[in-house]
Amino acid sequence: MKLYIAQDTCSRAAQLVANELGLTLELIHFDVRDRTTSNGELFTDVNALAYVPVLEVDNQAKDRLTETIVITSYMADQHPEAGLIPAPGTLERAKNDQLQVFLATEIAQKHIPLMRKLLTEEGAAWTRAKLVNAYTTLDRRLADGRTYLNGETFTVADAYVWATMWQERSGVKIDHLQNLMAYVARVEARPAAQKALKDEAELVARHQAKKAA
Ligand SMILES: N[C@@H](CCC(=O)N[C@@H](CS)C(=O)NCC(=O)O)C(=O)O
Repeated sequence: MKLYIAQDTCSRAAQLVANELGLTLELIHFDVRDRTTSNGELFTDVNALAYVPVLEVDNQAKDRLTETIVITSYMADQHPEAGLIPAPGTLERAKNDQLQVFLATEIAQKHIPLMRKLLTEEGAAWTRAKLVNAYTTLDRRLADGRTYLNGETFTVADAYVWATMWQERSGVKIDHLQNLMAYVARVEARPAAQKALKDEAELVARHQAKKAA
């Protein structure tokens, strides 16, 4: 399968899940600044909305999936034995999906206009407060000493939180949320997360070198 990624974006969630599953992916880098891709494709031909991640699956039609939570859930569902996601149709799965939609709408997408400095002062203050509230709910969930958001087992939701910790770029003050901070460090220490960071850095460097040549 092919995964289109960008540097320090939500595509890290898909990389982390793939690594946890031991999948071998061909990674393609999309440079959000100059809009080039590391394999020369026009990215809007890959995804008309020009968003990463995009997963191209290995079927004959080479179908492409977009939306971070769809991609991570799809990969995890293909390998139920790994336990990265509750079984479809169960209440546990509904709760997992509820959490993932919350992460997409209340965290990931709230960061973006802040990072791009698109908001008025009032809008930025409102959005930062929303983010602090959202992160505080995660911190409270972790306050019972659980290792990951859904208990002792790492799941797709943990990959998404880790991939979207953009608080410094957004000017969101959450250092006081110690359960959350310790948890994110635990996720980052996983070999699959370290591999995601390394693979991303190497691919970005190769893409930049190719452009400079
Ligand atoms: N709804 C999509 C949105 C994905 C998204 O916002 N991707 C960002 C990176 S996190 C992106 O590709 N931005 C392109 C750009 O900044 O030009 C999803 O949840 O996956």
